[in-house]
Amino acid sequence: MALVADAAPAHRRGAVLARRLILVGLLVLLALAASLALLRSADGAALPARELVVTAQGAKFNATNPPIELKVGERVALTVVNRDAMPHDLVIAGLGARTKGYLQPGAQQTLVFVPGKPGVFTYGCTLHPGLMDGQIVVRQN
Ligand SMILES: [Cu+2]
Repeated sequence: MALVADAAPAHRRGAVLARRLILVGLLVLLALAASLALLRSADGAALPARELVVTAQGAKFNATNPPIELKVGERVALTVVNRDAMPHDLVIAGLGARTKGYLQPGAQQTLVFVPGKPGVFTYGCTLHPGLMDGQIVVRQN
């Protein structure tokens, strides 16, 4: 009674094993397809290598407008979240990255860009000049 599996005829065990192998194969293929889909964004570009979030609240980004360190050539997905009751945007001067228009309260937007050169750049909100300014430090690898 304890060895029910062994009691099955050999050809039947083989069929069960084959079905299991096919199932495992299908699962592997599905996982591969899913990962390939994830590696491509809507525009066919590679998946962002680095995901960052800055949250606007109290007319500051991440409470203190902290410096953000990036590397030349790395793909960055920077999500800007607006938790304020007023609109904000985010512009990175010199790196060609900016939100499309203003983010209304509760809205968020992800900027995808690749820093092309080392240096110190300024990010900020065009609606609140001086209040929400911080630095982006881009280092060569
Ligand atoms: Cu602002």
